[in-house]
Amino acid sequence: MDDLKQKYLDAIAGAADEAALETLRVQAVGKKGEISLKMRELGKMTPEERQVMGPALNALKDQINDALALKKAALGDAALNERLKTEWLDITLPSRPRRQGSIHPVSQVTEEVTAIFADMGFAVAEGPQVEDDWHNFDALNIPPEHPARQEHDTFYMHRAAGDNRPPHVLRTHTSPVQIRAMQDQGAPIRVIAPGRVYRCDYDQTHTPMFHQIEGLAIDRDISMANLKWVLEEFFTAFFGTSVKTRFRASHFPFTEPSAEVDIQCSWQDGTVKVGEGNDWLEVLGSGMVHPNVLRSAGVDPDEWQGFAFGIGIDRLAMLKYGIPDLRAFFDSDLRWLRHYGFAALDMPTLHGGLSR
Ligand code: 2NM
Repeated sequence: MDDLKQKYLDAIAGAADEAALETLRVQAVGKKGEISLKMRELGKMTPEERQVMGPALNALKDQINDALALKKAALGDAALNERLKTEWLDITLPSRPRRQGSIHPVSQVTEEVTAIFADMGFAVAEGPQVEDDWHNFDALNIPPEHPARQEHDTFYMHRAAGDNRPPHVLRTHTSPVQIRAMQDQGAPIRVIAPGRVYRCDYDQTHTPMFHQIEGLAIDRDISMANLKWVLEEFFTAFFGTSVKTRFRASHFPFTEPSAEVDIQCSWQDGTVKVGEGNDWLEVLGSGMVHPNVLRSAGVDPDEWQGFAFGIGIDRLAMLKYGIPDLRAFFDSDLRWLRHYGFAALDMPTLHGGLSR
C-alpha cells in the first residue's frame, strides 16, 4: 500500500496540467481505479484483515484526493500567474487621442436666446416641421392668393394623383407652433418657438433651411411698449452691451400694426459692431397679433391681445460671433465646425449666468 501511495503522490506532484491530473484521478480513485478495485476486494477478506485494510484504504483514498486538490490549486495559480505576466495593463498610460465634437453656433445661439427669454417668463414650444397649410397659412391670416403661398417660396409635400386632401408643406416659419400653443393652452400665454424653417430660396444670404425664433405674449393689456422693452432687454442681454432699437412701420398678414425692428450698430473697416454708433441694422419683424389670428387659434380678440415677433437665429449667430458666410453653416465642414464651434461648457445655464 505504501508503494501505491508513493506511486500516485509522485505522479500527482509531477503532473504537468489539469488534464494529466484528471487522468491520474481516474486511475487511482475513479470508479474502476486501482484503489476502488482494492476496496472491492475487502469483501473476500477475513474480518481481521478487513479491520486493518478498510481504514488504511480509506486513509489512502483521502490522502490522494487531498494531493489532487492541492495540485489542482497550484496548477491554477501557476496558470493565472502566467496569464498575468502577459495580460498586464498599464493604467497610468494616457488614453488614446479621441476627436472631440463641438457645439454648432446655431445650437449655441438657440440656447442663449432661450435662456434669456426663459428669464423673462417665456416657455419653449415646439411643433412639427411638416405642417398642414391651415396651420402654416390660413390660421395666420395668409389668404390662398397671398404671394408667400405660391410654389416659389414654399416646399409642398408630394401628393399621390387623386389624393385631394389639402396640401402639407415644410413650415415656412415657426408661427404654426404658436397657433398650436394657443389652441392647446389658450390665453394668457408667453412662449417662444425656436426651430428649423424652410423656404425655396438659395443665394449668398439665403439657404433653403434656416432657423427662427418666434415669440408670443398674449394677455389682457399687452402693448407695443411691452414689445419694445422685451426686445431691448433681449438684445442687451444677448450682445452683452446696451442696445437701442428702432421700429419702422411695416406689413405682415398676421400682425396689425406691424413693425420691422432695427438695432443700433456701427461700421468699422467693413465689419458691424452692435450696440454703439449711429447706424441701424434690420434684424426682426414684429407686431400686435391680428384679431383674425387670435380667433383662428381659439382666443377671443375682444378679451385678449398681445405681440409677436420673429428673428433669424443664423443671422444672430453671424452678428454675435463674426461669422461671414451663411451657407457655410450647413456644409458640415469639420474645419469650420472646429473653428466656430463651442465647447459644451460654453452653454449658458441659468445658474451659471447668462453673459460671459
Ligand atoms: C414675424 C413677424 C411678425 C409672428 C406672429 C405669430 C403668431 F403666430 F402668433 F401669430 N408668431 N410670430 C410674427 C409676427 C413673426 O416674423 C418675422
